Amino acid sequence: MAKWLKRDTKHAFVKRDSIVEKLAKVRGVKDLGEWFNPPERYLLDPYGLENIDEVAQRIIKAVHTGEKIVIMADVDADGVFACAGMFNYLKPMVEADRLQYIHSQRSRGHGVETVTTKFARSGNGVVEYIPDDTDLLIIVDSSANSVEACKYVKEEMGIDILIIDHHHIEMDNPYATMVNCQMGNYPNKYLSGSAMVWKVCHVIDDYMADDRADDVIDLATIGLISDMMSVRENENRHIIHHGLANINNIGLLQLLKLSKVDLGEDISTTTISFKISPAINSCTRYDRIELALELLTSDDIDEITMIAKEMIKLNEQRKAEESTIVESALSRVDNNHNVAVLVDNEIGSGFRGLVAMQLVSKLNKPSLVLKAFEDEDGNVTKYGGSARSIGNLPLKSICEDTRLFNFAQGHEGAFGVEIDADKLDDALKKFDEMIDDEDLQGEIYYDLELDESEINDMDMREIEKFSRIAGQGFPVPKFRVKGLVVDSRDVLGKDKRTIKISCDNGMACMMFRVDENYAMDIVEALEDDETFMVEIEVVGQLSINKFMNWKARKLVVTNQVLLDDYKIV
Ligand SMILES: [Mn+2]
Repeated sequence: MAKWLKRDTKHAFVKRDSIVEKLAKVRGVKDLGEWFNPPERYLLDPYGLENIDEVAQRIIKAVHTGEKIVIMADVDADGVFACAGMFNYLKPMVEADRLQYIHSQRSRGHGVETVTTKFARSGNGVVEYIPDDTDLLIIVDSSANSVEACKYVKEEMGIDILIIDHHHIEMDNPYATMVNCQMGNYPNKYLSGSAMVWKVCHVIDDYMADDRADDVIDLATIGLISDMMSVRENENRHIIHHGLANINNIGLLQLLKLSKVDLGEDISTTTISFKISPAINSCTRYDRIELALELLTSDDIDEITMIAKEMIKLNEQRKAEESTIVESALSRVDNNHNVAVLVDNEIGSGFRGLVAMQLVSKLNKPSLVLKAFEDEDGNVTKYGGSARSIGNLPLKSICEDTRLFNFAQGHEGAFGVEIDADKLDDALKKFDEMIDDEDLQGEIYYDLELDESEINDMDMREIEKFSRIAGQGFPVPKFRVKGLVVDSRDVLGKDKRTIKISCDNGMACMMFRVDENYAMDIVEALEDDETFMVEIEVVGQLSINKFMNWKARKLVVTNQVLLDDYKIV
């Protein structure tokens, strides 16, 4: 059972504080008006980005002199949005044969080397290499550290290179002009590749007395969300707020429509992360990135519809494949230590992280999903793959502290590892010493504790507004709700594995993707209790569910808790 932990409040409550005011104080939000409607002044001066002037002017020169401009996408969702943003922005200014985008595929790795015939590795899917007649190569969202390949492109192919990026720069790259929020003193270090492109477009606008950069703010926004950049950062909040309200890319609109996302109140960072980013990521996982790029850059609605349907199908296929892999993974995983390990060479690199994440949630412990590397004689020499932690356990640091891994790279909770084959057992034993049962208990943080009688409809609407822009740096608000009396527990269709616990105040407690035994103790308690009074206490997200009852011809509005956990009182 997970621990329920209350977040400390950043500012002290006063007696008259409403629920929403208290919530703002817990989260350190000072001005609710600005929080819900981030003002223009949150945008930082684009000229504060080193080299942005030079980059914008080089692009303008190419536009004016009819040079051939080629944009290289990176093989992830942000990379796709960054590329489509740059391409769509430049398209009205440039002859069709003077502008092109190119891409690699995920199985071939990141960076400009993957689209350079001299360096490219083999892999799957179609790769569009740098054309020989390119004059200006604009690389978005990758390649800051691809020095060798940049040298080749610049010196051997005679192509000027601009790199618009947000990743950390590890080495000097004198062969490209770079604009990157990690360079210099630019205060917002959490821009995405797509948002960096949008900043460059603003400067081009400036020089050309135009104002079209905001035409691609939707793409900047979805890239920011997909790359899980901080939504706590004021500049990012401004971009996301306006981007979500101004989605006009017809490919994106069609994908949203076919994914059954209502463009009105529905649209939030959560809907984007659950419906849109995975559809784009499925293309890259299956080495079909060209679909996503075509969707976002085409203006042929028939073609767009066809692609959007195919992407949704691909995403369904990805989900099905993922659950098959997870099922088989669960039957074979080594679950004898405090960190679970699965070695499986069949799981593609695009799936290892997903499977590890699923193992964490099913086994309630950190998990490694690894591939075995063999030498010429077929002896396993090392393992490499994905690691995922549980709760706030700093698993990456723990791996480093064992001094057994060749590397652990990425975030504390989600990262890549490599270890020599003969050291894996020692590492598992070390984990058992370094991680105790206490660490393995999940933790659920909640913001406020409420009695069900305190919650009114107006509060519900205000609380929901907090969830519109939530994510990295500002998780969705959670509440501990007391005093709920259970009416019934229904299973709403076994396939969907959704469970609904109805309470007598009209509140419904929902849990998605659980097995059918979830909350069985409530059913048993209902059967045992002669008064049919079972009281529960829950932790979860408060949300309003609206649906049209066509038979009765009316809109049904119910308050619900999206459950993280419950207790019978
Ligand atoms: Mn990125």
